[in-house]
Amino acid sequence: MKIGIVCYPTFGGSGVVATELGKALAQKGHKIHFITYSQPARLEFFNENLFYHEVNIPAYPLFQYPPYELALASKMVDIVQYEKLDVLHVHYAIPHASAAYMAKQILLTKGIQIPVITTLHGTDITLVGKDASYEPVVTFSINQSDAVTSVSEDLKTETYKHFPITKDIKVIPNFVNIERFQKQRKDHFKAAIAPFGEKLLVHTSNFRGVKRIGDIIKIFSKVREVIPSKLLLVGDGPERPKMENLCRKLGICQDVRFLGKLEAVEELLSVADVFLMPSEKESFGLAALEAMACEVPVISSNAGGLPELNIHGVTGFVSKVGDVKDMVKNTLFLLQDDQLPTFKANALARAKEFEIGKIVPMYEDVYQQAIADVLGKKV
Ligand code: GMT
Repeated sequence: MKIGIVCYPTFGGSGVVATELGKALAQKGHKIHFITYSQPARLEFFNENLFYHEVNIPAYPLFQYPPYELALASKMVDIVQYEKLDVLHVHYAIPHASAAYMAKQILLTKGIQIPVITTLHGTDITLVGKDASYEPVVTFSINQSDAVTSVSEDLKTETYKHFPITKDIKVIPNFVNIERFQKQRKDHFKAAIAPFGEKLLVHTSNFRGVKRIGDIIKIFSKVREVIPSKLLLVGDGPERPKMENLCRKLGICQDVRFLGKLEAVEELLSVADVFLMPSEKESFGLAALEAMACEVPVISSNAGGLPELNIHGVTGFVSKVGDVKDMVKNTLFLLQDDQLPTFKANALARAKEFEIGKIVPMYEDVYQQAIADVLGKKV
């Protein structure tokens, strides 16, 4: 199949899922055309089946807000026509689903039919999408998609709750390439960061308010009173200065490292003992799955789809959003030497249920079905 993938090119969530999906599909022989405003973060190598088309937005003094959606729709029209794509798969509804609708209508005037698949990732529904400034367009463009998928049952429920959606939403969970996360084992990192055998608590995110990083720091400051440990915070974003101040206030800076954006996060995860994700909202929690693929158990909140991934008492523990006391209790339990190996093994076993090879065929089926529905043929 020739597949157009539209996504954000960023390190986080939806961009990573879209890029890893495209890479896996390319390995299976599909031709994958990424359409986005810059080179996707994990697409830094050559493969004969992978193509990247950049969306350019010409500057004009009148445009206080450059019309990205129009430039994207025009690019989609161009690439579908020129590359003879079979299907367009857009990740994150805003503004990709409405741009795809526009492209589809333009292509129809040229006698070209292109099925559009929209994958909902989370904040496009739970945070930004349901805002009255966007809701009518989001509802319309989801309903106009030929197939809609969401990354968790919870996100599907939330979508039906907040939008008058008439389409069936198919849940296809996120996935992980276990091999990539297993082959790392950087013991020298552990020796350097935790020379006295301290336990390592890790978090990775884009440091937005929704991640509740303040809870992580409070959990850590209590845990270290009982068990010698270090906290590694990977990523960067708007909350970082506030969080650095909180560490100073609590007098724990010597045991907390802000590592910034690291690409090879698996190297750190390979030596971690527990992953913390106390988010306010989290449709799936891909970063937690990646940790589990490195045998790291998870202490999480019960937000969104997290309980679908992190099995309470098995792969880690789930607490109510904001219940720092419970998260401290659970972390201390899990870090005991007679408990940790079992939780680690369970985390890896659970991650294997989301192995990339099991999930990619689900997307291929959705593409084939959409092509059959729209064009009445198989590709
Ligand atoms: O929250 C993030 O870190 C980024 C965000 C995004 O939109 O890229 O992630 C969302 O999509 C991911 C991939 O499907 C999910 O694993 C995250 O849970 C989801 N984030 C939220 O729902 C807050």
